[in-house]
Amino acid sequence: MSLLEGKTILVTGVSNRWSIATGIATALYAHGARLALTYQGERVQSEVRKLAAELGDAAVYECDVTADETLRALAANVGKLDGFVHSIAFVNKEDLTGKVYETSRSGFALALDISSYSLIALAAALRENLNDGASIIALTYYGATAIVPNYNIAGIAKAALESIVRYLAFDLGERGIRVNAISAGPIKTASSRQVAGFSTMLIKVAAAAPLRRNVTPADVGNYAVFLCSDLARAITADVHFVDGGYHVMGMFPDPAEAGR
Ligand code: 0WD
Repeated sequence: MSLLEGKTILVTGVSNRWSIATGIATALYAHGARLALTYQGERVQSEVRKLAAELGDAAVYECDVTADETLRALAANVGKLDGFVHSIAFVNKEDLTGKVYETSRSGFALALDISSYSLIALAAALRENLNDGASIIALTYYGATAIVPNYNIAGIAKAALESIVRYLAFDLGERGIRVNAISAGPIKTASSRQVAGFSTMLIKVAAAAPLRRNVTPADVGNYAVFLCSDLARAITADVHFVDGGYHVMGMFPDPAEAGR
């Protein structure tokens, strides 16, 4: 029997073929899950519908986490769920370079609203849709707890997101609902390309990580399969790294030796 047979999982943040959410949806589908996908805005609707058709005719709903009416409509229409994946973030491009002390109040509020509060908003809206024992997964990044130049306000938003994961895990744990974050290594997507110096980051991580490579959306998707499955039924309130081991490096190899 497939690991996720009989489970319905909602995946947010599918924007195009390269989105991490697409890698996750593909892996969940491959392991037997029935899927529902959300899209944000007309700009991406047709692409998301195309992807949904390839993923077992997944149901598709609009969801803009800044618009409560779309969250209410989603909850009213999506039906029962065995989990959802939060793969959503947004930071103004000018806040992904330069100094953190240059961040505007409005840029901070926007980044935290879309990248962090949205997990609370989704959990609140979908609370009654979730079956007992469901799995909630959010996507985070190492820049939440370590200084990654230029990630700036995005890292601060991820720190809040990781904390929200822990508090939600406590609130929902009495129903056996688990809440975890996957901390993915850097992957080239529409969002990540907004971070100044992102291509160099990919090269440095691939050279320094114990596995000597970057990770892919499929690698992240495979871990999401585990977290959504009953195999992970005792695992909650934690951040799980899918980064080739990069986050445990205490010193980095000389670039000339990195390939050895
Ligand atoms: O290196 C990376 N790419 C990493 C990404 C490393 C570690 C973590 N992550 C995280 C991101 O911070 C994000 O939480 O993974 C998640 C997915 O990011 P992604 O796949 O890199 O980027 P992308 O394909 O752009 O998906 C982010 C999506 C948006 O995509 P676009 O490209 O349309 O901005 O977030 C969604 C949207 O689909 N999104 C929203 N969804 C609902 N309401 C909203 C909103 N207001 N704003 C953005």
